Amino acid sequence: MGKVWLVTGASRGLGYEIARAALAAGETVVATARSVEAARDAFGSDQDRLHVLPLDITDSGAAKAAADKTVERFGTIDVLVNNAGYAELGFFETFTDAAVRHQFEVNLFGTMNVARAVTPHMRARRSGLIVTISSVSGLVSNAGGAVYSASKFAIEGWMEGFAQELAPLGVRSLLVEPGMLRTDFMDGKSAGFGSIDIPDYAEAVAQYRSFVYGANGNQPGDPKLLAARIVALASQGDPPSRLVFGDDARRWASAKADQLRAEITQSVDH
Ligand code: NJP
Repeated sequence: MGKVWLVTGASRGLGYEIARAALAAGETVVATARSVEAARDAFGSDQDRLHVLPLDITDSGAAKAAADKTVERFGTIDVLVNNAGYAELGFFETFTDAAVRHQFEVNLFGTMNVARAVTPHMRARRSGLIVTISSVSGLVSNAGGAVYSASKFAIEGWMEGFAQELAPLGVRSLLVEPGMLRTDFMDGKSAGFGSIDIPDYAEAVAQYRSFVYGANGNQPGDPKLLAARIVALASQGDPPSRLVFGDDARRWASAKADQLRAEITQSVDH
């Protein structure tokens, strides 16, 4: 039967590609999505190693139900892919408080809901892998990315510590930090844009939006390639704790690491 995977946000984008890659590798996949119909349309006719379940990750009860049903049906969850998420793209002050909170409700608290539902099963077996789709924006922030980055930095801080709590219990963690991937991520269907007009930022916001619209569909990262990497790493006995994916992500992360190192050196007290 191979390993049993539970994937969030599997209706499209990276989550869909990871589910497909795992199926192609002979694994069993529970693909979860806000819309079961959308997920069924995406995967086509039922396959015996594929099961589709409804899951909006902001619903902790639904997260527990999805984890419990997976274990009921397949006996275990070997790999959790905490993938679902979206981006509020724009300058911080152009977002309402509600928009900022919703970004955290999905990207941080939703992701925590799913982990909380799955880890008891993994701890009980002293085995399992949690793959968390963070972002290079969880390591580096910039103008226009403040709100999204805040949610992904939070994921990084949470998962870096939680992974150390889980490791002695046999549960491993892989944090994935992709650069820009060719998915629906930057289009109007997925991304949110600030709704408050502030003249001081108008020109910079216009430039940022034209960058986002220009990048949409032309992102350098191939989600199929990343999905294949994740499936390959999950089959290793001892996967790394981080995967920085794409030349763009490695460039930005390296520049941040260099800057941090230089600033730490300059911070020496005299
Ligand atoms: O984006 P997209 P990706 N409950 O928009 C689902 C990270 N990332 O595949 O809207 C459950 O094609 C949504 O479901 P639905 C990014 O932060 C991306 O690129 O109902 N699901 C869809 O399946 C995210 O964590 C890039 O169809 C919810 C999926 O999430 C992950 O990659 C770069 C949900 C989004 O599909 C996947 O994003 C990077 C909820 N409440 C990190 N809300 C990039 N693409 O450039 C949304 O560094 N979904």
